[in-house]
Amino acid sequence: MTIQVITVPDLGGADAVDVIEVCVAPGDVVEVEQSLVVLETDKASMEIPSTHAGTIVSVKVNEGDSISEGSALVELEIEAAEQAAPAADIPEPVVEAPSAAAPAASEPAAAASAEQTVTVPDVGTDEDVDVIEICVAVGDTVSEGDSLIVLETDKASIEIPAPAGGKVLSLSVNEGDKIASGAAIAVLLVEGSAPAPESSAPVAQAEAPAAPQPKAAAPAAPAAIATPSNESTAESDDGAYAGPAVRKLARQMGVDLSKVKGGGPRGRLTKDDIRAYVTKAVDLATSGKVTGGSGIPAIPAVDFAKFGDVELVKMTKIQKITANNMSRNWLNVPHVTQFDDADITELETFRKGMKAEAEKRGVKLTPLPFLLKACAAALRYEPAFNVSMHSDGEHIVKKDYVNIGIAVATPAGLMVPVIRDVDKKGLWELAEESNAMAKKARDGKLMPMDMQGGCFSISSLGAMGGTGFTPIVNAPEVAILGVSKADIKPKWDGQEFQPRNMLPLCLSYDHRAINGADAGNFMTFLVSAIGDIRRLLL
Ligand code: CAO
Repeated sequence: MTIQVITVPDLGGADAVDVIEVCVAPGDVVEVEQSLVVLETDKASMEIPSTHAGTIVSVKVNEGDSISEGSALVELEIEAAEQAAPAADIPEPVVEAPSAAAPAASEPAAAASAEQTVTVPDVGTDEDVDVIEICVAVGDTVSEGDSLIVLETDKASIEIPAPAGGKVLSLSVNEGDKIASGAAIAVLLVEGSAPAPESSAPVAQAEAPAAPQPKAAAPAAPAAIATPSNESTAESDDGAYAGPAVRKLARQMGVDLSKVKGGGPRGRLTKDDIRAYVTKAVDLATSGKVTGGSGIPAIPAVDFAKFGDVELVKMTKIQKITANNMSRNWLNVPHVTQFDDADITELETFRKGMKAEAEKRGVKLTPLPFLLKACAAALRYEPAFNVSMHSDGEHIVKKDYVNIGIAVATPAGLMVPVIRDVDKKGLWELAEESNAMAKKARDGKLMPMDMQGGCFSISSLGAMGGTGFTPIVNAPEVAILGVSKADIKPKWDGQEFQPRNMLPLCLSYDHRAINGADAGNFMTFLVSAIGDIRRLLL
């Protein structure tokens, strides 16, 4: 019995390769050529086979380690007889000798570094292999290590890299060709060399017609040597038909290969397929037109003209902003709307009694200032309504000021100016300010500051009609009061029905910030304060 340390073989120049899979554990009995670990460079994944049969004593690497040629992989206890017959034959990088060809330049040394013919390295088989992808075109500039072509054997797909940076002068292969080790792939004009400009070449030739131009056959570093393996690296558990570099890119981008359609020959996945998939996913996510999964399906476009005459009217800026805000608030805020009627019989008697004085003051006294005053008192009474959800998702912001927005319908669209410190203002002041704000809104004179800082909103459709509606919370506020048209209704006083002037109220609230009991308290307080405005003095 001897202990054999199996190390990382020659990786064709690649160093610091990733261990992406450890296939054995201490105590495992392994056969010759059984995979020990899977390594991955940016060009290939390679299974490192056991050189002997035996029992694993210890594993020296972990998944995620970065290792190089010569690093210890496992300690293997082998039978004495086994020692003489290591079986795995890891293909070595093939560096071809320079071959002479082509017409000369006058300075052989400079010309020798000008063009390089890249050939197929030893791919571990004498058979012809398929060219399944050409990654460059004539005229392309490549960097050292960029893939030139992809070959496929029955064991692996192999990307043949450029041995040096430069320009692709010619390609000798096409997709679908069958080629063998040693075949020419491309001619590169290598960066940093000093080839004679095309136009000057004939001159050089004339000056030195007999001088041969050496052309270096590039050492086609087998960055993607297929290791002996029973599995193809092109197709694996996920069923995707992709090479190692494509798999690595997909992993880096978090792409599930089984979801990507291959655009290469025979449906093979290419890097471009991965990039296109990611671009499409990002576009979809940022366009708001998510059409599947958990996203919101887009409303399909309709050709309305098919059904009758139509006119396209451009939306105003305010209409567009309102549309956006409404969708945002409707989708973000879990709404609940609670309804009640406030008895405004006394309020209306009082308000009408104040009409002459209002006229003298030059103010229009509608129910709105009373509602503002009552809502301010309710916000103080039930502070759960005077909050906002903090954007960090961890806090609730409690406010110690009472600013209330009023929804104003204007020709340009809906606007919500904010009346500040409503709790500190009297009815006349509120009447004056709401009249002024509504006028400013209709005249298109509101400043951004006039519409900021609200704690709560009132949307009154009382002048128009209706018995109730469900207003949308004006986030980041957490509640809004909808007011419908007051009407005389029979109200049971315990003995008989009395004709009372009833004002329908609709309170929508953000159920993340406010629970039903808070809303019940708020509404009950509001209804009683409006029903008896003397309570607002308490
Ligand atoms: N029930 C019955 N009558 C009502 C009422 C109600 N709830 N609210 C107001 N009225 C009466 C007023 O008393 C006034 O009548 P008088 O002149 O006889 O007193 C009349 O209706 C018109 O009032 P107004 O509309 O001029 O004034 P207001 O203070 O009630 O409202 C404002 C001001 C700015 C809120 C309103 O003009 C407005 O723009 N409302 C639309 C709001 C809106 O579009 N909301 C929807 C938002 S969500 O889409």
